[in-house]
Amino acid sequence: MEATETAVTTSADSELITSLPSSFRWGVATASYQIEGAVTEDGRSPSIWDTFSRVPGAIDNGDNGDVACDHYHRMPADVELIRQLDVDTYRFSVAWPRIQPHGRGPVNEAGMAFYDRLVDELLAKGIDPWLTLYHWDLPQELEDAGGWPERDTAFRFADYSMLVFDRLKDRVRHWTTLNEPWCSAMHGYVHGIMAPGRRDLGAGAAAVHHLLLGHGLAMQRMREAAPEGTDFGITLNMGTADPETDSDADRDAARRADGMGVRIYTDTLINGHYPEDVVEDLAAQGVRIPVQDGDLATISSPLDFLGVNYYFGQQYSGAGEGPDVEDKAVPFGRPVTAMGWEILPEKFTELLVRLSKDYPGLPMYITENGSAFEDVPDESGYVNDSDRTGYLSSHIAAVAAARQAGADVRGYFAWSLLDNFEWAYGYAKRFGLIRVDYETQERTIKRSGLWYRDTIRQVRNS
Ligand code: IFM
Repeated sequence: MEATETAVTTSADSELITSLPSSFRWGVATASYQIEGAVTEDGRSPSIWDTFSRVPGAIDNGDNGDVACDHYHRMPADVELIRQLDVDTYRFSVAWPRIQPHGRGPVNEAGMAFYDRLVDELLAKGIDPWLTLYHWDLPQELEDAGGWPERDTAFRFADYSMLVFDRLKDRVRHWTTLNEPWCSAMHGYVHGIMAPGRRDLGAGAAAVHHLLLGHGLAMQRMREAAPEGTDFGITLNMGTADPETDSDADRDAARRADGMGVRIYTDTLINGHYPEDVVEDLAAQGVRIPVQDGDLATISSPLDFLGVNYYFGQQYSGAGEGPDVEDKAVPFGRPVTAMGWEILPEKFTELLVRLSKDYPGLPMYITENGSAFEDVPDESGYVNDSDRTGYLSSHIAAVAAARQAGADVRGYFAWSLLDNFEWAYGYAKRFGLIRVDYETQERTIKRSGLWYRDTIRQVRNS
């Protein structure tokens, strides 16, 4: 640490972090549309994000992913940066419209070649590829045909997954079907703040079901063709939901938030049924989940791991009943990140311990955790981000605390490798361990990145 830099890790956190086993998996994560750019190259067709980012007012500052971090052209140099962070795993996603332009038909060789090269480059540098098949870039034609609320999209997803799997299964050992289906379904089809920007609860509930069905169909087909030692999972974004007070209304609000945010996914994927209370809440709003015979068995095909993305927890206050219910998230009054998300590492521990109790026997990996802050680079581009470093430290310690309380968490992947296109916030919000100067595309490892590297080394050698 340089003399001018303040300490960011408490001794309690440091003790927890160094209690992690030397076998613990360490990674960094990204997603295709957020970093790749090159949206018209090598046969890629438009995704729902290309379309949505053209809607006036949809994205802050009118930003889009046309260039992003230009990773498509800078991939080998970016892999070298990953190596310099000394992580053992790189979690990335594949862009469906590069592999299967327009969402149907045979593989697009030029698009596939990019991921083929990426995987080889990673392996050559001793980094394990952790592949996500869907991080929100649905081919626009499939949205035009109804999108995720349409059952056929699940079958299209399984076909696309097999194109990628057949090509990379000889080198990729960890496969994640979906990233954060909650965001795809709720932000995309109910709240209208992410692509495709629709606002319809019925469409959202159908999207949840068809995303989960697509996951199950893809996983079953991939597993049949998988070499030994291949692991399959899904990544869910989850938080905690506390009632603001002990009143029935607040406790009911917290139950509803947990039902729609966590259990609608975990119960269905792991136990093979939608939670009864969620089904009833939806019915009270005139919405039915379009389950067909056999779907639940497909959705609950055994998982090898659960990917957990954690950013914050919330508390809720509730009012009203049935279709008039009005739940509100109420702040705890704690410091926030640049996203306005409260910094609550103890809720991270709570979430992981709860998951391990409710769904025992399923190994977990933290597939995302991180923070945006208002970075101020010096003249060389270096960012002394003690805020982000402190966030990382307290949250990795929270994972270690969860392990000590019995949660089977086997790895941690920081979000994100690079500053990137933060969806509706455009480039204004920076989550990277590495700064990107979007004018020059220059990359500079931030203090948080150096701290992460040193911490990994320390744990590995302890
Ligand atoms: O940038 C996103 C990522 O794409 C999905 N999980 C949350 C991150 C921060 O908002």
